[in-house]
Amino acid sequence: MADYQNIYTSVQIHGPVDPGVPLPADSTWKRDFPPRMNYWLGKIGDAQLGPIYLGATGVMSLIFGFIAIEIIGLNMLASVNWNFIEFIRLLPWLALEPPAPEYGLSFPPLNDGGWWLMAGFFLTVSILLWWVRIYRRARAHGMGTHVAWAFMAAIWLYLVLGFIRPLMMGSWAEAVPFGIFPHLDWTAAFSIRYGNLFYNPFHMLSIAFLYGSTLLFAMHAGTILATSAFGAEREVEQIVDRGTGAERGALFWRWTMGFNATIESIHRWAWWFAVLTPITGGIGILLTGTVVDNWYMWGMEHGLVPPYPETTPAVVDPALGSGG
Ligand code: 07D
Ligand code: 07D
Repeated sequence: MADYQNIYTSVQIHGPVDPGVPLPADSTWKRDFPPRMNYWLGKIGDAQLGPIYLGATGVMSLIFGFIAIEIIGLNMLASVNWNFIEFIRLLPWLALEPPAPEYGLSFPPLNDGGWWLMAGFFLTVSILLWWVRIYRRARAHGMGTHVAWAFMAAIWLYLVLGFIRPLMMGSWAEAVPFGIFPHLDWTAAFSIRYGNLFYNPFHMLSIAFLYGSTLLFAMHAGTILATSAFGAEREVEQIVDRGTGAERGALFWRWTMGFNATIESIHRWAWWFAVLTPITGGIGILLTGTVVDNWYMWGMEHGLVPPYPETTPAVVDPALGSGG
């Protein structure tokens, strides 16, 4: 029991390899890569590696994704004169930038943003194909499609940032560059250009759901681990039986804060909080520059920003003061 309640020790899953339920006889694709056991994987999850169902959309997605990464990587390599050492050294700072504003939504010359447009196209097709794969694998297993729709929420924000909003603004220049730090610079610049994103109520909502997701995740994971000595992670038996770890977990919260989620509803809480983070975020980004040009001014008009000049003296540039 002491082992179970340790924060680090996980239960190592042992047993003969499980090939999975049989595929339908007319299935074109078989599951590839014979399964094997790996002790270290067992430390962080299921010890069995493979088999994997590649499938047409999976293979196509990987090919399109590879092309996108190839275009991005080769452009970055070209930007350091094809010097591989410099490529590795400077990788976090390298970028593939979208076209300049004067090109609008037209197809620019390759080196002026054309490669960016192509990489974006291939990456988007890759992501959408992966979505189809997730949806179809869930259906093939008689599952609900909750994972696919959660992924779609993330894809919504991604499409708003790089496709839908640039279309509405009439320029690819509005979109995000590819690159590790360059996309952070874009994020900061976007906030400043549109008058401080903190005053965008949908950014606020997105942050509340993001923070809420981490809180719920910690509460749920903590509860299950704390009751795993009573088998709480075996959810099905735990739901129907009395006096179980799951029931203790529920009662713990009822006694602590008066209300408790159920073993089922906690997952609905988690799903909605996670999914609403990029959904509300995407709405906030779509409104920016299209409906609202400056969130700080918007905040002033709507009572979010206090009327500073009335409560504090006007700010004077120190360089212009008497001692300056
Ligand atoms: C832990 C699941 C695994 C995923 C990982 C990310 C790539 C990119 C590409 C070198 C939680 C894999 C990374 C495939 C490699 C090239 C060209 C998910 C987990 C490990 N961001 N962002 C990161 C993306 C946007 C922002 C890190 C992607 C918006 C800030 C990583 C997108 C804005 C910070 C990354 C995207 C924004 C980051 C870690 C797409 C507003 C950080 C991500 C497709 C939302 C953090 C140096 C992570 C960092 C970070 C990827 C979009 C803001 C490189 C793929 C435009 C403020 N982002 N991001 O762990 O350390 O996610 O940056 O939309 O501080 Mg970002
Ligand atoms: C990016 C969804 C797309 C990802 C997809 C996955 C691959 C493959 C490969 C694993 C993350 C693609 C997958 C390519 C991976 C492998 C092998 C989801 C993505 C489809 N902000 N901010 C948010 C905070 C500020 C700004 C959201 C906090 C400043 C901009 C989030 C703070 C300025 C945007 C959030 C803060 C600024 C955001 C993102 C604090 C900068 C957005 C939610 C404490 C100076 C985005 C409405 C998310 C948004 C966004 C948090 C500050 C700018 C809640 C906590 C004021 C421009 N910010 N932010 O899930 O939706 O992203 O805004 O200061 O666009 Mg912010």
